[in-house]
Amino acid sequence: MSIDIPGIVRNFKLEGDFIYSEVYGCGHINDTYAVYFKRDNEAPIRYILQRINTHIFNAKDLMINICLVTDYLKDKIKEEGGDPSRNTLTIIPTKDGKLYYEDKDNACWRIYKFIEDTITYQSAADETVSRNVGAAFGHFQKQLAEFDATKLTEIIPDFHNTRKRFEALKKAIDADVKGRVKSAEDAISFALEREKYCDVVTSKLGTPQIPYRVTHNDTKLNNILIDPDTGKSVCIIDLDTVMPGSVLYDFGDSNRFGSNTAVEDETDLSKVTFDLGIFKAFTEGFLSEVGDILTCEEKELLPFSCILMTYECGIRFLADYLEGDVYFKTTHDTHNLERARNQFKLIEDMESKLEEMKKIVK
Ligand code: ADP
Ligand code: GN1
Ligand code: MG
Repeated sequence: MSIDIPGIVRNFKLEGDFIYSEVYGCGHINDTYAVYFKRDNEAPIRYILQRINTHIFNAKDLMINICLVTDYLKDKIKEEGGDPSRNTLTIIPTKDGKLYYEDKDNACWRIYKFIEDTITYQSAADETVSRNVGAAFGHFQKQLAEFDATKLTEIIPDFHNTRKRFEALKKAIDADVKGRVKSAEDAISFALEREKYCDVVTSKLGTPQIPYRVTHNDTKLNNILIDPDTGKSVCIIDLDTVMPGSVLYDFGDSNRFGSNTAVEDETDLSKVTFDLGIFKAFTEGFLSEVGDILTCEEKELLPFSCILMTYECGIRFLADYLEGDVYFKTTHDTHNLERARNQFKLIEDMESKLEEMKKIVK
């Protein structure tokens, strides 16, 4: 089915006339486009257009969450002397003042201001960038420390409940709807052998040791826009999963992706290693912002959280492979299996480096 992009963008309050659009970015969840507009006597302008993945999200609740969070962040950014139009997302409303547009096929579309002159990384960057990214995610945590989380819908319940992810994997193995279990035996054994990881964080979440905090929950390195000249963070994007959670989710997930020396779907597993220098830099940046607000238990679990989040992501990729690629975007049949194997190789490397990681955090 061809998509009528000019017809869709016509419904939004935008400057200029539509010229063209292109598929954009490397996200696994929403369909993202850059849409270009021409303006009289001015350079063309582009916006980010996204078809919200409504298999995963309730578009209305999602956009209300994002509006609440970005309004709050814009005030904080102003107080800090930052630029609210670049340091967080700006939703462009529809002509009738709505946060998204629903087309005749019930597809839901949103538009953000395009944050120009930035880059994203798909695997470990250098130590300077890693330190800055750590500080930015720590700062994000601090900015939202006073935000009233009861206003937010828990947009994906149990998003980081590793035990439930594990049970979902077991169900997918038993059902074997696509007959793929045989081809994934190595990865399945790896995942099942590490069941002990499942409850380490969730069993204490909500206690004074591991309190609920408002967290981003999807802190991969391509969800942060970086200034290519200074290596500093410009904007944390992909606010779809901002919800109450543990700070360990954000720290662990960021290192899962950002301290991996290879891209997430690299199939040459000899290239997949956990870079301790990058991890150290990230940790320095992160703790420079939140070192004084974290509990002892949280600090102690920072190194393990990297293993946990990689484990959880690996079992999600694996379950999706077994279920026939119904959740993550894939380009070929074995893509999710390759991603799972990549995450599991990274876990092996982190397991062998855990003592060093603990020393670094200390
Ligand atoms: P997904 O949920 O599918 O991961 P994202 O919201 O992360 O989608 O967007 C996908 C990619 O699009 C990002 O990794 C980034 O490269 C780019 N992107 C998203 N929003 C913006 C923005 N406001 N300005 C510039 N680039 C953006
Ligand atoms: C998805 O949306 P994106 O591509 O930034 C996923 C994350 C996974 C990640 C793995 C809402 O992130 O949870 O860790 O892929 N987001 C959602 O790369 O499920
Ligand atoms: Mg993303």
